[in-house]
Amino acid sequence: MSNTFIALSSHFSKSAIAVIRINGDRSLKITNSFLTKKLKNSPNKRFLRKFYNNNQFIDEVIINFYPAPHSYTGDDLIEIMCHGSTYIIEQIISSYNSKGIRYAGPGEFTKRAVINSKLDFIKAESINELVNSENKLSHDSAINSYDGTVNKLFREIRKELNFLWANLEVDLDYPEFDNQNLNKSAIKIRIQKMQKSLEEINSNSESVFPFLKNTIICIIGKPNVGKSTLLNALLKNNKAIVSDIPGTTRDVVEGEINIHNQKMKILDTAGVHSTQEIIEKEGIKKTLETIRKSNLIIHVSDDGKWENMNIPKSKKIIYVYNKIDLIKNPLKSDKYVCISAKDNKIDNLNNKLFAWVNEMSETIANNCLINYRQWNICQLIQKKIEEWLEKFGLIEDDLHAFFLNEIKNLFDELLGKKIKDNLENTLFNHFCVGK
Ligand SMILES: Nc1nc2c(ncn2[C@@H]2O[C@H](COP(=O)(O)OP(=O)(O)OP(=O)(O)O)[C@@H](O)[C@H]2O)c(=O)[nH]1
Ligand SMILES: [Mg+2]
Repeated sequence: MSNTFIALSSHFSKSAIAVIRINGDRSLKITNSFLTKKLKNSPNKRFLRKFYNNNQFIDEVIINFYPAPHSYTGDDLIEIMCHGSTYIIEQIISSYNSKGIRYAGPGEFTKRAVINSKLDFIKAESINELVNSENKLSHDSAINSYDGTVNKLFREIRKELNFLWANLEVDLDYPEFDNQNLNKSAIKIRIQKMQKSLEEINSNSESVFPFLKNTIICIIGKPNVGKSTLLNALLKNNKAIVSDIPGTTRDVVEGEINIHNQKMKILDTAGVHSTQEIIEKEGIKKTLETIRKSNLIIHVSDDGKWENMNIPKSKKIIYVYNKIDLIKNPLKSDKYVCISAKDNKIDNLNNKLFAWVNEMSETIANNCLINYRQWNICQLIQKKIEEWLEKFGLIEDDLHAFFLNEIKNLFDELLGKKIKDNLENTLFNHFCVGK
């Protein structure tokens, strides 16, 4: 398939400016065929040109030309900035199509960059996550990966594996040679260190992953404690019905809040208590389901007692003592935050939520994987190392070599060194066309 292709890199809708990219050997020659004043083959130049299709003046455009290999893709690359009319976009793209230039596949520009060694595989993945980031945490995680924090750790471990491999080879090839520098117990210590780094990165990722896409908070508690009043105060909008009759909320009420640039879905639920009424029971069932799918639970009480609701241990809970305005000298405690939802006095809770998002950001900064592909492979590596360490003192050199080789292969897969066809396609199929 020809390496010359075109795509719209911005959105196809009316906008001030649109960006069209053409990549490949024929990009300069064909672009020049639409211009009265030709582009020069000089790097990093920007040109203002009139673009013609079949002698019809279509638009005055700005063109960037990046000759190979000094471009994002490593091939010749042209970027046309035209006015963002859908008609102009269509005219420009179809003029290239009429000269036999095909439309790009998803992520094909980035794929070329990986093939031309302009980008490594992990960086390509972080670019995809960067384009897809919709909130602070997903952006933090993508930018850290783009910046190379995780990649650096991976490369250090890969280097360490090579070093251990070289040492083992000495043992295998010259068993009579007394390898003083790195005997088996020294090797074991180094593997344990490696294992610790991987454990940290895996558990960081496990705690942060659910927050990268949809973060869900739910408000639970007994009837009438002020859950709906709190939802309204957080949303700054009277979305949920509030009344002094217990059992007012029967279905889940949903809103969206933004904490520290992190968009989150917030759900108000039916109060949970033992009840005979069938409709309420249905509401309670929904509350329990909502707890299961939430990342954070705000457990509200108006008497300083929080009933046991069998919330899974893995869930983060903030205990909230509401209606504090009714209490003369409320007892302060680290275990809960005091608020008065009715009077919009909820700063204590907002501070807690802010701190929680910050905590997640810090975890991300301390090395975190960005997608399930990386996570799955890292878990396999961790398991392999565990297995190796368990058998370490009982096995011969050739089995040590076997384990080390398996781990090295998994690492190469992680770093994209041995990209299988389907894996490559799976990754790039998740990209936008034009990226
Ligand atoms: N004094 C005081 N009253 C409050 C406060 N928050 C809520 N209330 C009142 O408590 C009553 C119940 O409030 P809701 O928000 O409907 O309580 P809920 O927990 O959603 O109740 P259900 O949906 O029935 O489970 C209403 O009369 C509110 O005005 C508060 O901070 N102080
Ligand atoms: Mg309610």
